[in-house]
Amino acid sequence: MRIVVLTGAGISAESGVATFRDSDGLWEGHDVEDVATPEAFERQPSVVHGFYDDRRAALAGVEPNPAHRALGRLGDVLGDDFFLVTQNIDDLHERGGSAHVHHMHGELRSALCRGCGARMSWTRELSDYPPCPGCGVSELRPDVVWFGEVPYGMDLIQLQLTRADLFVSIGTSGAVYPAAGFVQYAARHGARTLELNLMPSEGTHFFDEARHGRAGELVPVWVDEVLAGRSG
Ligand code: BV8
Repeated sequence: MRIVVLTGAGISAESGVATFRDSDGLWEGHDVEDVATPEAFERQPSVVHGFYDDRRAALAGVEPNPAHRALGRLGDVLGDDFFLVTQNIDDLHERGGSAHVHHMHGELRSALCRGCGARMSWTRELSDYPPCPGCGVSELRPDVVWFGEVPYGMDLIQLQLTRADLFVSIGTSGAVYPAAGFVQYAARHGARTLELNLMPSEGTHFFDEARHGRAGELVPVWVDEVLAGRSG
């Protein structure tokens, strides 16, 4: 059985990583247009660098939770029949044991050079405008997909969605496209669909089944069901 899992900020909430739209969400104190758009970066690069430098530094203080670890176990068993695509830019899936993670919105631990286009592993700040190790130009930006930019690997994601027997959405509000449209695309290609989220998402009515609660509890239970062959 081929399974595609999409995750959002809600899967990292119990690890202490702020979500975007819950009451204490990241966007408070920062209007989206202030930090997550190319225009914002052109207008005030230091504010945007500061926002991402803080989040990159915060990664050292958080740990994967049982939901990340359960998906790591599932991937170990299913191998190529499992595709994990995340909207998250943290590294908790990798640290939770997932070997292949598709970061459609980029990653905090990566930098993108606006000079030569290189993407490179990056763990420290960018707000001191370090030179690109490749071309030497000091034009590095966070390697994240901002509003108005094209998510990474859409062709691969769409191929995986057409082949899925089951599409599971975990910890996302269904507010941001194209990720929010994956459930309809998968269903149109014959997949069963399941939502695991703290509360009904904006697209909850598109799902065959929805279970509401904390990912740290729901995801291990669901993974155990799949591994026991009882249900998908
Ligand atoms: C694109 C960057 C073209 C890095 C992010 C009008 C209508 C429709 C669409 C548009 C429109 N105008 C513009 C658009 C397009 C736009 C868009 O969707 N805008 C929205 C606001 C309307 N999208 C884009 O611009 C995208 N690009 O469309 O290009 C294209 C398209 C297809 C093919 C080719 C070209 C680019 C979008 C990427 C933007 N960058 N992040 C960063 O700073 O992180 S988006 C940002 O929001 C994050 O990536 C995050 O992942 C994403 C979605 O948020 P969620 O992950 O869902 O988090 P949220 O807080 O919202 O929800 C958390 C959920 O978890 C909640 O439901 C909560 O209940 C639940 N939860 C909480 N705790 C728990 C829990 N669940 C379980 N357990 C818990 N403990």
